[in-house]
Amino acid sequence: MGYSLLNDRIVADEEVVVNKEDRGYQFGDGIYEVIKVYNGQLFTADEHIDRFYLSAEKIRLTIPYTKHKLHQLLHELVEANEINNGHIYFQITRGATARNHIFPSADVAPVLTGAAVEASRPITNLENGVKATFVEDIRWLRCDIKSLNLLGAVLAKQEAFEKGCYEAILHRGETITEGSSTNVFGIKDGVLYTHPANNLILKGITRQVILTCAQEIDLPIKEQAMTKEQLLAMDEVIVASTTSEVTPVIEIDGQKINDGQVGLWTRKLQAQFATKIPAPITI
Ligand code: DCS
Repeated sequence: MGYSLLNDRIVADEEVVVNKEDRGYQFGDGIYEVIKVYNGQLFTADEHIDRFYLSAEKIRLTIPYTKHKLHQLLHELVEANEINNGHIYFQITRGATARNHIFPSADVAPVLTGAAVEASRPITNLENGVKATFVEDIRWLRCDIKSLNLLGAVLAKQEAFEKGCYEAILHRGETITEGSSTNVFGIKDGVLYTHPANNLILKGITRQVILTCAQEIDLPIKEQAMTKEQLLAMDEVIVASTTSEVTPVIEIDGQKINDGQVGLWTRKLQAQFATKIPAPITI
């Protein structure tokens, strides 16, 4: 039997039902997070929880729990489902009330839900690399908010999927922003490039871990946007996220990156990233 998070309780999955008046359901009026579980432990949980509260603040939603309480609940969710390796998903909406664009009154409580799934690491992709395709970035101008509104991302990812690609690399005009559910990195002449963390991208937690890894392996960083042409000319390209980790891109729209081989810097970043993964707890 599976267990879910419902507000401040861990309940049987069946207890969580959607209210048709929930603003998350009707407007996408809410925010979410995905946290990776390695060996039963939440990875970079504080960073994800901080971003959850920051996204909430940006949409003027007050989370009715302390960060500490939420952390505890997420831990209980992992334990209840006996997750070894996988991830948790959780979201909060502005609550359920008669449909009206205007915010509900203060007595309408936000709705927090969460689930945990067992999932293995994307080993094949990490080893061999993936194909990507360019898709115009038609999303709104607050991509820094981890909003439940994912239509722009869904349409882009579906287009990539139908072209046999793992990821859609988004661009506004000629400028690369990020992937549909990942951050994009390029490495050229021993320098790591990625879009600056502004309103046009989500400031990925994995992105932050990779920037730390880069410093640790003496790979200089430039938080500078790349054009499509520049990305195609990179020595190495990476897409990164909580679930994708450090995924090499070896081909974009049929054009090979590094002759279709995973590059050395990517391998070094992957190895450095691996040192940060929580080890199994041995008693
Ligand atoms: N950019 C976008 C648009 C994302 O949706 C994500 C994460 C990222 C970047 C990378 O952020 P993290 O490194 O913090 O994961 N997308 C989540 C998702 O929807 N599934 O897995 C992660």
